[in-house]
Amino acid sequence: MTTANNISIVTELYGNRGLCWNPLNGFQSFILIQKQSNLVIGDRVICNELISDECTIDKVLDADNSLKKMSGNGSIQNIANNVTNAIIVVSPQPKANLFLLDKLILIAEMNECKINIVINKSDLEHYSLKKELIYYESLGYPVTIVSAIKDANKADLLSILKNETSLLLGQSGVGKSTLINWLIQEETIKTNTLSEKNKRGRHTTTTTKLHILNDGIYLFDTPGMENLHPDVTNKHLIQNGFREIDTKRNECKYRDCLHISEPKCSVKDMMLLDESSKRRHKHYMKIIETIS
Ligand SMILES: Nc1nc2c(ncn2[C@@H]2O[C@H](COP(=O)(O)OP(=O)(O)O)[C@@H](O)[C@H]2O)c(=O)[nH]1
Ligand SMILES: [Mg+2]
Ligand SMILES: [Zn+2]
Repeated sequence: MTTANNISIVTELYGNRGLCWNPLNGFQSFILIQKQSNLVIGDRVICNELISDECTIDKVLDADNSLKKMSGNGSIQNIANNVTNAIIVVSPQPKANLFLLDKLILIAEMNECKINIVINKSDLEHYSLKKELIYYESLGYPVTIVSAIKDANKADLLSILKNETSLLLGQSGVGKSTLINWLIQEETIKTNTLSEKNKRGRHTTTTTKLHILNDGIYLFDTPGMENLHPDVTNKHLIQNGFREIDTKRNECKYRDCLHISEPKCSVKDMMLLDESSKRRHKHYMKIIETIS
């Protein structure tokens, strides 16, 4: 029978072996059978009884969502399943790339994740960045300000992670790895490394890992979160990822409007009213252009 107690969450994968966790039994090593090779970190699974010190996986539950990445050669890879909370990290240095921010928000919205923006490096001058993000707060994306290096405002960050499965996103250099190390430094982290015996000789197919902390904090640790793939092929769906367009779409007099250059489109006109929404509209059009 499927109850919450026997559902485990996949935290690490090494080829055909991995690790899963549930609150009752803690961490457990498992071995995959051939046809389960498409398992992803974050998947919820039901394990069978132990075979020596490893179990097999009886069932993989359908994932609520699947965050995907496009690799250099154009192939698409699942990197994390069942993400509930997208933490988009920005910093004063490197300067925030607002196009990337809007693209990451779109991806998170498409995956129906909560969205939080985190300004890291608050020890550096961040006044203008904070100002630029006021518009995003008005859209309902909370902004949390921290400094991993100066150990500032950790409690605020922990509170947005509580009872969520979070993924840190954002351009390279903003401090995502530093933030994760800062958070998991605590004694609050539950140890989740495979024993040396289980790891030996295994080919590492992915370096993504899911950390389990107290307070129901599940935190994905994955490198290179800049090239997330929007995975949208229908131009009309892009507006779902822009809240101000999505909520005003019924005010537009045209059916099936893209709100790009249609004359007297009230959504487009509204977007051109101030600097922030005008820039978002530009980004919106830029994303639409990439879809043939
Ligand atoms: N001044 C300052 N630098 C930071 C802070 N957090 C991280 N960094 C630095 O930013 C650089 C990039 O950090 P890293 O964690 O590798 O960024 P990632 O590419 O997003 O994973 C490193 O040199 C860090 O030491 C911070 O709070 N303040
Ligand atoms: Mg990093
Ligand atoms: Zn319109």
